[in-house]
Amino acid sequence: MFQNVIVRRPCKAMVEGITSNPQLGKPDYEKALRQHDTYIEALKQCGVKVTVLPADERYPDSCFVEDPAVITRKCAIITNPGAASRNGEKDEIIGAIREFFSEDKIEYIKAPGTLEGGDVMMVGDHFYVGRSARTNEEGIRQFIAILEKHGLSGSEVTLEEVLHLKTGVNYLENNNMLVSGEFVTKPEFAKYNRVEIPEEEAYAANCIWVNGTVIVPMGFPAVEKAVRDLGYPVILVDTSEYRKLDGGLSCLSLRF
Ligand code: CIR
Repeated sequence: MFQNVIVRRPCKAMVEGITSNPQLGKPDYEKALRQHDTYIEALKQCGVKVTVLPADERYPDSCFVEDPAVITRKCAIITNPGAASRNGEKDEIIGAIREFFSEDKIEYIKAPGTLEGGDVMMVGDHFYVGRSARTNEEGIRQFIAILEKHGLSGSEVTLEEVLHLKTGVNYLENNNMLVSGEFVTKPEFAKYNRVEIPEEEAYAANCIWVNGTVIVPMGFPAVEKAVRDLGYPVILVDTSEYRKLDGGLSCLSLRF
């Protein structure tokens, strides 16, 4: 169960955020703020306490608070984001982490290692880590060493097609996993009950389980049905403005 969630309000500069989908247009800031409000409400409905950090205009992508830190049951890990324009976000998340973890429980990924939290998928005490354009081999090596020091484990997953691991695969607890694209055939996921997401709804592979409820992006009926068929209550949240920046539901929060 999760007790806490950390989010960061989007900043006006989000319109200059990184995107691989410029054809979707620039985000509408006011709309993004309203969607963020709805996201926070959905999380609260799932019974977590939400810490809302203020917008930070220096970092256009800073609302995607999942990337500069990874929080586990045993420790918090400040990452070293591989995207140059996002790297400084790691210094801005530490204050919030210190509200929940003592210094001996806070670890750091150090250069030349890079890692972004979007590449980390938690399955119980095991963490799958995507080797991506943002997360390198040395970052993964350090991350797994930190996990092992705290009695947890990790393993590397290669990826070629998507930005982050969780862009295409998400664990919904109870052995259930949403898989899309290149993750459908990964042998390391064969032991899970994999629900294959159709190509045209691939964006919605990024759903989040929060205390028994699954939050699903609005506008993806096949994924919504698949999640309901697994037996989960569903809350729909519109994330259209974040999608324009390659961001999804998981990217917008740290859940612990
Ligand atoms: C980026 O490219 O870094 C942002 N525009 C999107 C980050 C999405 N975060 C995530 O998947 N965890």
